[in-house]
Amino acid sequence: MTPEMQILAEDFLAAEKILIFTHERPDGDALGSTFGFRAVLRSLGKTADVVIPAELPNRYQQLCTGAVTQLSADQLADCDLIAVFDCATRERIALPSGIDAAQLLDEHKSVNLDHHAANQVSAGKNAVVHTASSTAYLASVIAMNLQPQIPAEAATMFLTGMMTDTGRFCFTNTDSQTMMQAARMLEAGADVESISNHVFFSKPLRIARFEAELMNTELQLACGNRFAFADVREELLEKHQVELREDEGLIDLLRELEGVVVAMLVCRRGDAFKISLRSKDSRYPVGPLARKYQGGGHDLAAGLTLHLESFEAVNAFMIREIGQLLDGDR
Ligand SMILES: [Mn+2]
Repeated sequence: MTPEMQILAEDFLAAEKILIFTHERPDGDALGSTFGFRAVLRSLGKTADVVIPAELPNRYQQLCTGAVTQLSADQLADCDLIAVFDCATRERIALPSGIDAAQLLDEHKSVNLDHHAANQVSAGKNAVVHTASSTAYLASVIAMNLQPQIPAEAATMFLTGMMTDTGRFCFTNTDSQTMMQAARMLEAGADVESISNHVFFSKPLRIARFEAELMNTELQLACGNRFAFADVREELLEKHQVELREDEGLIDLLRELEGVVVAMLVCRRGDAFKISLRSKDSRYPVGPLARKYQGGGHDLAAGLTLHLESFEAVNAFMIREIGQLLDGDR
């Protein structure tokens, strides 16, 4: 526990009615940390809810139930602590309509728990531990400080967050602390079978077919086959009835290729292009590159938005950038 986490723990202990928020398009860590913490707070007799306005991805719908989707000004005024988990900026917080981030964080007692290095949420109190594998790890540490016997349901959710953010303990953020905390989750009754079947072994056939066609028709290699990328075109998404929010893990199809160091997916977002980047080698971090163009993320997993006219223009731009990155220290 860092001193900042200790302060958050005290705020949670002192509060009775708590609302927990996370980022838009929530992933396993966002959901694992928030729903796990909700279970712990409830087991302490507190009133706690997770606020997520949009429908959850299918694979999380059975693990994460009862999210609050709408919030009246009265309900917001009635709560005595706002928590934001796993969210790097105020703009990314998934907010119900009619509520803005300033209202949420500045007019209430608020806390921010995260592991994104460039976290700018600046709530009332902040605990940002950029060396942590996942927010679920941090949340589970605070949780076990509040309640040494966390409920099995919470352990399952925290383990879900740790497993998803570490790529099932494959990524370089997998550290001994996370592994030991994961073991504690198992001792607390975390249900790995349920996590695996819901989160990892649950790919809909239409997505498998979409991925197969993406790999067949859109996969491109550059920079001596060390850069793999694919354009996720609207027509292909439509053909297979795939929504972009279901793309969690899609980039791993490129990352897992032999010899590939950097992987990229490009999607259209309005009149701009959203770019996801992954690196397999800490000597070639993509985080600084993303930040150079007002994007963000971690060293080996980052994203940015480019205002260019076409997929082709984006690809050409990124081949130059990734080429420089990969040749940088040669
Ligand atoms: Mn995370």
